[in-house]
This record gives sequence, C-alpha cells and structure tokens, in this order.
Amino acid sequence: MTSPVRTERHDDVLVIVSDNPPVNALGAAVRQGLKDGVEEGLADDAVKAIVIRCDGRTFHAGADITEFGKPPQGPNLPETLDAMEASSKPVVAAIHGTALGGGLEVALSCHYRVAVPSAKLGLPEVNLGLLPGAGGTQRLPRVVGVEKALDMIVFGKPIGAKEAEAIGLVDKLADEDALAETAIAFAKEMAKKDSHPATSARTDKLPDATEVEQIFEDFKQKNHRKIRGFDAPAANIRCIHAAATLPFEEGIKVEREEFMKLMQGDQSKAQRHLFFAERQAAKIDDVPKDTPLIPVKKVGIIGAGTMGGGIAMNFLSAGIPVTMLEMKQEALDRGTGVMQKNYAGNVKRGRMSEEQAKAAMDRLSTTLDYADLADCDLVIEAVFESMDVKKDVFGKLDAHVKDGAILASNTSYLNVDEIAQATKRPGYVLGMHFFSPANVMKLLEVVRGAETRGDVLATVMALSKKIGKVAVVAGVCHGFIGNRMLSPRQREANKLILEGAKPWDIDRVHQEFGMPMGPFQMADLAGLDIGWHRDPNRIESLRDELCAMDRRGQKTGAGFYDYDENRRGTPSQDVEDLIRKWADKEGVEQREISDEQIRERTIYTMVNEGALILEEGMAQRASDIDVVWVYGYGWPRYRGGPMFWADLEGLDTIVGGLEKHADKMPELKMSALLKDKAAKGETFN
Ligand code: TC6
Repeated sequence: MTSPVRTERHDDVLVIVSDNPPVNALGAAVRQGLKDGVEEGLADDAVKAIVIRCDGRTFHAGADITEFGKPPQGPNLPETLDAMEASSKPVVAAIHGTALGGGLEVALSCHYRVAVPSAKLGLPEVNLGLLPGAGGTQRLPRVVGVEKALDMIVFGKPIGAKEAEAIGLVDKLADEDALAETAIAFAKEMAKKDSHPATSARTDKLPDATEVEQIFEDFKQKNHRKIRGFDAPAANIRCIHAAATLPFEEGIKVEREEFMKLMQGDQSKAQRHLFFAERQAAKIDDVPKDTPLIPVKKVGIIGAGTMGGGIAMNFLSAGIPVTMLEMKQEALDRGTGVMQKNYAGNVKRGRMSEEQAKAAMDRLSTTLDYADLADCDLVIEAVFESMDVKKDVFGKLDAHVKDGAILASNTSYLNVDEIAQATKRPGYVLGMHFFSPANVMKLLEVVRGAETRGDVLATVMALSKKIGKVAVVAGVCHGFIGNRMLSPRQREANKLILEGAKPWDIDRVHQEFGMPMGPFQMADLAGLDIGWHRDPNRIESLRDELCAMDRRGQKTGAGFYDYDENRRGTPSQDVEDLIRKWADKEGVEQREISDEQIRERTIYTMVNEGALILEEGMAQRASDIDVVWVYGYGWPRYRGGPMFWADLEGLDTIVGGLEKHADKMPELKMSALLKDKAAKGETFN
C-alpha cells in the first residue's frame, strides 16, 4: 500500500506532505509517514529545515476517530510528536483549513507555525468527551498561556488564524495562495538560528505560582453551569492545572491517565457516537449521493410570527434572499420588528457584526400578495397549525409559485401527504419542521411524504447544512420523530402525578438525568393552554382546571409551579391539593413512587416509541432518533441520545422495566423490534 505521506525537497528544506482525504486525519499510516519524514530530514546533512503541510482541503483535522476503541496500530501520536519536537533542525507547520485536535497537536510540536488567514485552529476533543491526549493540554498553555488555553480546550471552539497570531499560536501569516512558499522561506530563515524553541521546554507564558489557583478558581466559578454533567471538561481542567504546576513530563503522565479514563468511559462513547450519527443523518438511504440538486436562490416564507421570522433569519444570515408574506401589514411590521431585535441581540452578543446583521435584513422583502412569491425556489409555510388553513395556503402557493419550486410545511404534527394533495405537485411537497426558536435551535426534521421526489429531499438536506442546521429525515406520522416520542412521556407523567408522584419529583428525575427541564417545567414554559378549549366553565381534566384558575404556565405567573418575577418556579401546595382532588375523583389510589419507577414509566416509554418509529420505517436509523433528541430537545450529549442510551442500559432491562408496569400502562403498544432485539441480546446502534 502506498503511503499517504510523501517528502519533497526544496533546496535545503524537506517538505513532508500528507494527502489523506477527506480531512487528513492522523491515522496509523499518516503517523508512520510523519515519523519517517522527520527521520529522513534528520539523517540528511543537506537538509537544514523541515516543513509539514497537507494537500487537499485542510491541514490534519485530528486523530482518526474511527481508530478509537480499536487495538492501537503503528507509532502512537505522542511518540511521533515527541520525535518531531526533539528535532535539532527547525520544524515548521504550514496550516490551511482546520488544524484541529491531533492536527493542532502536530503544529504545537513543531517549532514554528505559519498559517493562512482563513485557517482555523482548535482543540475540540472535549466535544468527543475526550482531551487532547498527545501533549495538547501541556503544550497549548505553554504557547498561549493558561487562561486562553482553558478557553480553547474546555469549550473546544476553534479560533481564526489572525487571533492565533495575536496570541502567539501562529508565528507568521501567509497569503492565502502562497502558504507552501512562505513556510519554506520562513523555515530557511529559521534554519539560520542556533536553537529552536521546544514547546515542552517553554515556561514563559505559564503563570506565576502565586496566581495559578486563583485563575482556576475563577474559571470554574464562571463556567460551572456550562459544563455540568460532563466528565471531559473537568478532566481537561485538571490537565491544564498540571501543565501550570508540574514539570512537562509529570504533566504528560496526568494527561495520559485522564485520557485513558475518558476514552474508556461511556460519555466519550456517547459523544463519538453522536459525531458520526450527525454526519450519517445527512445521508438518505435510497437517494444517490450524486443526485442533482435544485438551485435555491430565493426563499418565500408564509407567516411572520415567531416561527416564520425565525425561519427567515436562517436563510437571510446564510446570504439567501427571503420574501415573507402575511395577511395584514401590521403582522408584517410586528414580525420584521422582532427580527430586527433578534439581529441586534446577536450583534450585542458578538455573534455577528453590525454590517452582517444589516446585510441580512437587507435581503428581506415583505408582501401581502402571493403573486410576489412566483419566482421563489422554495416556499416554507409557517402558519396556524390547522389542516384547513394549511390546505388553503398550499392551494394558493400551487397556483402562484413557479413549476419546479419546492413547497414545504413547518407543521409539527399534521399529515404532510394530505397537505401535498392540496397541490398538483405532491412530488415537490415535504415538511420542514423547525424547532423554536427557529433561528437558534439546530434541529430540522425533514418530513418525506409518500410522493416527495428524491431530488427535492436531497436539495432540502443540503440546504439545511448551508443554513447551519442538523437535518434528519422523518416519515409521515403524528408528531414525526421528536414530538411523537414526547407524547408517551407526557401521558405517563400526567398519570404518575395522579398516582402519587409530585410534578417536581418527575422534573427532578429528568434534570438529574441531564435534560434541561422535565415534562411539567416544559408544559409551564410552553403554556398549559395550548389546545385548551378556552371555556372556563368546562372542566374535564386537571389541566382544564389549572387553565380555568388562570394557572396557564410561566406567562401567567403560575402553572404546575408558582413563579416569581424572574420566572423562577417553586412547588405549589395548591397544585398538590388539586392533584389529590383529581386522583380521588378519578378513583386513582395514590402511593409512594420511586425515581426508578419514574424513569421506567417516562424514559423507557420514549425508547419504546423510538423503536416503534424505527420498525414502522419512520426514521431511517436509530442514530437519527438520537440526533433528533440531542439537537431538538436537549437530551444530554454525554448520554448519546435515547436509542444509544437504551443500548447501554441493555434492551432487556428496558423491556423488563416496561413489562413491570404493564398493568398501569394499558395504552402502551410494546415494540416488537425492541422485544426481538432484547431477546437476541442485540443493540440499536
Ligand atoms: C483527536 O484529535 C484526539 C487526539 C488525541 C490523540 C491521542 N477522523 O464533518 P464533515 C470524516 S480527536 C475520522 O462532513 P466538513 C467525517 O466523518 C479529533 N473521520 O466535513 C466525514 O465522513 P463521511 C479532533 C473524520 O467539511 C468526512 O470526514 N478533531 C474526522 O463539514 C467529512 O467530514 C475533531 O474533532 C476524523 N477526525 O467539516 C475534528 N473528521 O463523508 C472533527 C472528519 O464518510 N472534524 N471525518 O461522512 C470536524 O470537525 C469536521 O469534519 C471538519 C470538516 C471541520 C474537519
């Protein structure tokens, strides 16, 4: 097999070039090639300096994640990098694209770094539940200081090359199209020096012993909420602390130990699963990868409410013009006003510049007339959730919008096939279910109707990536993937409170599990009056009574919880009494309910629903369901999504847990797929 790494001679500079598409990951053959290349440079007296660069779209974007969890092969990365750093001849990294993870660790082990301005540099291992285990936690603080290293490593967010230059991570910026030449010239220049800085030997950027503890204390204080529940951030912090307080060799030992612990833990397995799950979700099983896409140059949005405005912002920010339609001018004015405010907020938080925000709003036009949507390539409807209203809108769209344009509904429950039948182009109709707030939430459920064409689906999936969404294909069923799984959870949670569990106990179990909120906190946030008949004298359920009492959730200052002016909720004795009254009325005997029972009745039922979704073909694969829950509902990343989590729990445990409560859950339709897999000892992922 030919090596993905070659060497080239440019006068007295040896250039080691990796070519390992798509992202020059540091697999065994690349590591071997780098090690051999450095040895070649050292053995040849005519070579005075070494440059490391990559062909293709990027510098090394990290270790090869597909190798993780498998038996090690070839030289490991730490030893490869130690050899590089120990070189008596200067080694220069020439960086373009993304120098990430192991890739940046390569660059940190070089004596110098040259980059093009568009390059990005970062240590994102924390996102995989890991740490930069090839010396990154020890070398980065030595190059950029502890505070900057904490930011870069604990949050895993890459920085641009210009910022990298400003903080000393990059020594020289090259013109975009002259990286190799600049790096070679720079290497020649450096070869004239007597000695070259080995990063591991540097201490100039490390803080004074008297300051160290305060820096770490402040950092932890400021960020503890952001990293709660995750193992990797704390392990990364411990390693950086070691870098600041111990000799390099000792620090490396700490790093190695922490790395092995993380690598073997369930959290990293879950986060690595999600990395591939997210990329897998973009693939449509029966639509070829090279399907020609429909160009989308202009988008129409029907409805300027919270949803319509949020959806529009995604396209505007990505540089795609939008025309937004409403029935009344006031509604348009209100909607655009909210968008302006949201953009101003983004500018204030440093997410975009004022110019970018202005340019985005300049791409927006508004109208009251369907005829103005005629030349749109895609129109997304985000109006009131009623089949009759949607059919009316789609009939009008079909009449006005050009042939070959895609018509999408943002419905969260309704039958997309029925909506498609209101048009003469059902092949061009599909669902695009955004999550609220639509300009923020990453998830997009793309609902494939019975007649949706392959190229329409492929176009919308590709477009989703362009607007920064993670898209998952769902089939037509009530609530698609996410909301459909929410429904058995809510049903059981509602029953459990009558049976004796307190709403706050159920919420606590979900929060301790890692969800941002539990079912009753979510209900209070959304408003208990969603779907309410609005007749205060008609009281048929606990929820009706809460609404009639004006306890409609956070917005009225009370719901299942009482809320203070900062919308902080506290348990309500009135609600507890009311629940007891309803339990009596319905003849439900109240009893002590354990946290375990709460988990089994609510979270296990979600897994069962996920399995039903799979067996009915409403999701392409189990990992798609995981992506939906992580990106749409705040399922903790370190638990990998409901189906991955169920695999770890053991599917027989899930089935056993559900069967235990069969008498209390007559509505539960047990998934045959789940039972079958459990019996065979199989997993979903
Ligand atoms: C590390 O370095 C630890 C070090 C310690 C060692 C002791 N490995 O994302 P895309 C695949 S941990 C293997 O669609 P983009 C990806 O699966 C690593 N495969 O492209 C996909 O395959 P598919 C630290 C990888 O242009 C294809 O490449 N590094 C890896 O939107 C294209 O990927 C990171 O965490 C990999 N490292 O974004 C960086 N990376 O076509 C992870 C990608 O078969 N990578 N693939 O589906 C990224 O963030 C992005 O891929 C990107 C490119 C920004 C590099």
